[in-house]
Amino acid sequence: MARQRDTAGLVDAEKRFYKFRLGQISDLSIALSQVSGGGTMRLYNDTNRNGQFDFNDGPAVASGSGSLSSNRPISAVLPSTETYFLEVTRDFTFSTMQYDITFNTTQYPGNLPTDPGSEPTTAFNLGNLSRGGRLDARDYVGTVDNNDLYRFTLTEAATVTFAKADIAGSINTEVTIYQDQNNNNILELSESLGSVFGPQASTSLQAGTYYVLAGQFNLNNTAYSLSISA
Ligand SMILES: [Ca+2]
Ligand SMILES: [Ca+2]
Ligand SMILES: [Ca+2]
Ligand SMILES: [Ca+2]
Repeated sequence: MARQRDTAGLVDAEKRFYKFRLGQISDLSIALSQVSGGGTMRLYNDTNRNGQFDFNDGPAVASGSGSLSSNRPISAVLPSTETYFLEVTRDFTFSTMQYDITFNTTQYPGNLPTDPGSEPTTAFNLGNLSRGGRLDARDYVGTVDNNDLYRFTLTEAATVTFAKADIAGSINTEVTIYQDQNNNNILELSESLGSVFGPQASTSLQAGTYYVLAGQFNLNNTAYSLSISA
């Protein structure tokens, strides 16, 4: 766990901004303490990737608040692919606000060099799978990255087991297996071979290229693991 603390707070200004990145997929918590006055925290990611906080960055990924009587920290699992902006806004009922702010992170490192896209052309290629083999992926899906699509090639007919686990954050990562049967680089609903509802599912597959989509359709934030074995 890493911890960083800013005791400067804000005194007269209405807002104060913090800009940061995460070294790994992390369970991030941001808490205000020692608050005089009161205010809210809103966490944004740089959705238009221009390095600046602007009106195109939003909606907020998470929010929290702090006052003399109550503190509601921000808590969310988030990926390392983003630049984040935290906005601390003084409540208008107070003329000044002072606070300590603490950033805590618990890291859940992924094992991929790049984030998987959401289409066959941008899917992350896990490579070949043959009997006795196993492919592993660990990454994030959630509010700032809705899904991850993987591709693998089964080199021979085999019973393939798909296993998933939610490592941190909200549960319910959805995993669906596809085959691009008409070779148009689009995964149609009719090309779904089924979804993994429990922790794992097995199915008999012919040799060929397959796609596995991991998603968080209710926009929770999850660090997950996926393994495909034959
Ligand atoms: Ca921006
Ligand atoms: Ca991801
Ligand atoms: Ca993705
Ligand atoms: Ca297709």
